[in-house]
Amino acid sequence: MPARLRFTAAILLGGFFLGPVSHHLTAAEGGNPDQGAPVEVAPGGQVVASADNPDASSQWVPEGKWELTWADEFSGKGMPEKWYPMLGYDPEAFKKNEAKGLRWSGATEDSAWMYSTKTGNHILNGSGQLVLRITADKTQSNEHGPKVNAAYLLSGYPDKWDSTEPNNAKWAGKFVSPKEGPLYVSASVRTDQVLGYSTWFAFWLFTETRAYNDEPANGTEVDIVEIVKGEPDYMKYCFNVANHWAKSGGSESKQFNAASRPRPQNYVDVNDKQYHTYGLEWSTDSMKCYVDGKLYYTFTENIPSDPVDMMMLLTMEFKPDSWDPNQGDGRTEGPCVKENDKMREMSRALVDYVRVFKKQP
Ligand SMILES: [Ca+2]
Repeated sequence: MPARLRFTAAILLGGFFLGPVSHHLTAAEGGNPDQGAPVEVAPGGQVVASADNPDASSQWVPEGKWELTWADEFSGKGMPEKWYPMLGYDPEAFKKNEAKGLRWSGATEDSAWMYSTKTGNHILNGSGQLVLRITADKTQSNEHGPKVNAAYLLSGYPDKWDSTEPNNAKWAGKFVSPKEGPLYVSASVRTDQVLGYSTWFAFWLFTETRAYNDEPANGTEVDIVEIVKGEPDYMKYCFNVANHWAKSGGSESKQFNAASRPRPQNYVDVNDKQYHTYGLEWSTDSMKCYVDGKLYYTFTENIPSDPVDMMMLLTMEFKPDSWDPNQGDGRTEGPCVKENDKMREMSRALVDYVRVFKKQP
């Protein structure tokens, strides 16, 4: 769900979930090693030159030879080092190149709901995972009720003021592009504690400056996966992938989810009590979407083939009226992970790794 595009995604249908078949992941595929029998995946390719990251050498990759070029395994404790949180900032200091800044470009109405925090809602757990949370702060409130803190991490950051750039910001950090060869961008994620109303987990590619400029070639918003749960019941059983860009007069998107017609040829069983690997094979003419090595959707139109400053995002987001009138109305009551007198943890996701592979000739 694009944060800046206000449309309601109609995600319908419970048939997306395959039912009683339960897949398990091996450690090689990014799962917990004690979680049972291996999942069946399509024949894949081969990881080369990953001596500095032995975990990745056994990961499923698409056909071909792939080199691991960037990864965050989320080891250690404390703050993740390769990601930058969306925060409030001092626009005047940024304009004078006195301070780097990250900003929320949504409407004031939205920003009243969504606050990002520097600590607490995105943290390494010491067991190799990044924890992303959404919390409602019962000690502070606004006209909507308790203030809600979301986790919103980017692999890039606005580095300096540049009036020649869209949005007057020159971005730096980790960018991804298929121009010099296909990429496979993947993340291993566990989402069984995405519980709260109006919340969802997302793993994106995105350019802050060129996502919606009518020129998809130089950047779009690619939602590799978005997972939302809650009521009504069918929301528990679907996820979303999309390529969003802009067109004169409004936004456009090409989207796959449980509501897609014609129906997808392949469904993917996602048992969210386990880790699953969501991957995007991205070349200049297509984007292929995989779960645990199973291809389920291919984009072929409006591909970001030469993006300028496309970065990666990991988020737990909260926004009213985002997904469904019944689910996304901004309620801060209802299902939650845990709560006490001061705070309610509405949703949580665990990310085991993010890895970017480049295809070898
Ligand atoms: Ca990890």
